[in-house]
Amino acid sequence: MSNRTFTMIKPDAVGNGHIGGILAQINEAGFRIVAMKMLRLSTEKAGEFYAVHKERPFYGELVEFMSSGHIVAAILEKDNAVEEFRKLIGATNPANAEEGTIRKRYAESIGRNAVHGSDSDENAAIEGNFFFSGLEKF
Ligand code: 3AN
Repeated sequence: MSNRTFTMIKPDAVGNGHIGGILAQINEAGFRIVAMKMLRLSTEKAGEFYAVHKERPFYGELVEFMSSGHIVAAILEKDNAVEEFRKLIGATNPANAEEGTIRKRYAESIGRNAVHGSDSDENAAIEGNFFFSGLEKF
């Protein structure tokens, strides 16, 4: 089991001024920030990141949204990080997310859902390495 996961605060939450609130909730839940940066993805890079979803009907919308504004990318550390972080963010669709979860508090819709969280240890490593070099992880 890995103790790291990867997250992005998405353009909706950044644009709505929720970077601070979301990072505070992540810290309060006991995650350590291993790496972090704010940037804007090109449509090409967003398409590459979400290539696993290429065949899904929402792929175009997802790529357009994720390149529509700034994001905050981060690697987080905690015991059982992937599963613990998925619990903290809540269901993909905020309408189904539990009270107190990040998506329940901050997400607008299933597409504009405030945060990304890796779904496996393997993807956490791939996604973290997509954004950060070894020199940027602490
Ligand atoms: P999660 O982010 O909870 O792992 P996935 O992997 O099913 O969810 O979907 C990846 C991303 O694609 C979601 N975070 C969301 O932004 C977007 N997405 C998923 N389902 C839809 C949908 N039905 N319509 C629009 N966007 C969607």
